[in-house]
Amino acid sequence: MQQVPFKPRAYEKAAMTVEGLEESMAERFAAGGKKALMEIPGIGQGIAEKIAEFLDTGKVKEYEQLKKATPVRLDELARVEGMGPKSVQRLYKELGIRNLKELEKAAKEGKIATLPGFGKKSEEKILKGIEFAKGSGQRFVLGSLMTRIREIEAALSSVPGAEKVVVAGSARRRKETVGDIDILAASSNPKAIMEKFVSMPGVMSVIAHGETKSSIKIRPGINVDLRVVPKESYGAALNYFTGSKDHNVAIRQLAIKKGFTLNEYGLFRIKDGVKGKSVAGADEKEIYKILGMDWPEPELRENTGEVQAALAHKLPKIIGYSDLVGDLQVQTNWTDGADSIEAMARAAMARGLKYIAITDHTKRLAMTHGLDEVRIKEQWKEIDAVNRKLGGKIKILKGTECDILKDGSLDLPDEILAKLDVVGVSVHSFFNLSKKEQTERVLRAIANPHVDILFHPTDRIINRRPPIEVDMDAVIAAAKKNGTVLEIDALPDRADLKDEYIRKCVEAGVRLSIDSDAHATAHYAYLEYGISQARRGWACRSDVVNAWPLGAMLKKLKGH
Ligand code: DGT
Ligand code: CA
Ligand code: CA
Ligand code: ZN
Repeated sequence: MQQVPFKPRAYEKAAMTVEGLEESMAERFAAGGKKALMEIPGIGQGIAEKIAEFLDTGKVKEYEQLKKATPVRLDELARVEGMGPKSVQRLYKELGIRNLKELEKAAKEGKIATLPGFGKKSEEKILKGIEFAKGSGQRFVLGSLMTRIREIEAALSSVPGAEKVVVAGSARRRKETVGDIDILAASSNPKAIMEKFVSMPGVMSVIAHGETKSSIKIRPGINVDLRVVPKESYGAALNYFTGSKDHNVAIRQLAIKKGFTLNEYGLFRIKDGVKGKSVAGADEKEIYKILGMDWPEPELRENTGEVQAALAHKLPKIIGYSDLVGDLQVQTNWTDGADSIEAMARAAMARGLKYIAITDHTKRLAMTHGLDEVRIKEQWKEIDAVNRKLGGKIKILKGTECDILKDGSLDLPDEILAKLDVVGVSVHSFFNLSKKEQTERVLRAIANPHVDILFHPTDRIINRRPPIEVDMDAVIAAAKKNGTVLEIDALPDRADLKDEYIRKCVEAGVRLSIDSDAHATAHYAYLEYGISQARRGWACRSDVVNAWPLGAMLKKLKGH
């Protein structure tokens, strides 16, 4: 908020790293103190002290002081696209704007347009951003909650008498966003598990505390429901609370047709209109089996054809969580990444990856210090040197995340693109073009014969920026024609492509890549969310090029 030139970047980088960690900071701090925090790349003394202070006291004094000096709802205002810390501060100073409501009022009254440096256009943009921020934000990005969900599962599992504890609902279906978190437990001692649930660290408030059902609120303001059931009905309850609602309705109707009734307690036979005994309930798989269906992975349960496919024994064998062998979008400290080429390569190796493509930004993205023709050639020398040093244990490919310019031309000359192993292209500007212009722009870019992959094709950022207006059917058709790979960017708040487009790609035979878009070594953990997204789009291993061995993957990229 105050004008400190280097600090926001440092905090942003540290925040990116911490978000990507699979372990909890609290545990790390408890085990090894401040020193253990500083072992995390990107976290120096200063930030480690702030994290320690927060874990100890629940507050950061400096932040509280800054908040007093500029008493604005940064969390609200930052959700409006284009509202950076600088604009927030200026609008507070000049117009006293502290929150979303005041921002909307000022914009509608035309006050923002009169400020030097803002103008009519930015005012319109702000109003558009407010509309979007108001309509979203009710749902939470799954990837920002998963560590917490796993901590809750672990904490409840450790209670004596707990037989099974698992997340259900949209989180089990791995939706990109969740409205609330549904936890299901089987236990002979529900009381103990409920006690633990409402008294866990990090509970903001207890909404309900019952014998078999409780609800709490945790940071950042999301509800968690817990239901405890006896072992005998665990499978039926898991099935019911996993949903989706539409899937449940479909299989209940199916059960009735087959002479059963299905509810959260079990699957019961109906005879002469009378409910008989339970024929399944403890095991979810058993329920599907008796209904004559194959067991659908939770990611498929949206009633978009999986019920019919399961009955016909034709469910797709969707890609597995350990099927990726490479990552085709990785940033380094040559541009806006936090870590070196070597560090990124070693971290990828540690995750079992066999290849990565270094895809730093290009020069149009000046704020990231994007690469031009000269610097990218220097980068190749370093990639060659690190490849030699690592002795073939992992292959580092030369790539780019080349900017698509307004007219669809590219930010690097063809002669450079021709020498790269992996040419990814993306839109990072002019998000507001008309559908016609935007589509033509993207189609022109991917028609360039050097282009291999279209990165984060719709450019949305969940709860922050709507997708660009682009005709995805036309993009998919062009990708098919040109042999272009479409990316599933795994950054949890991008999750771009989304499931419905992935499914269209799979049906059209357009290949996909699942990339972390890592900007720090810890970010390879995001691949998990890209895989979830692919699974929700019915993609199989054969649809995803970085699930293939290096040779086959390169042949696909370069073979057209
Ligand atoms: P969310 O929380 O909006 O991300 O989505 P879900 O799917 O987690 O929905 P939620 O939390 O309202 O309910 C959890 C599950 O409970 C849901 O996936 C299916 C089941 N369920 C909830 N309401 C109904 C209902 O009215 N009918 C049926 N058949 N199932 C329901
Ligand atoms: Ca839910
Ligand atoms: Ca719920
Ligand atoms: Zn990018």
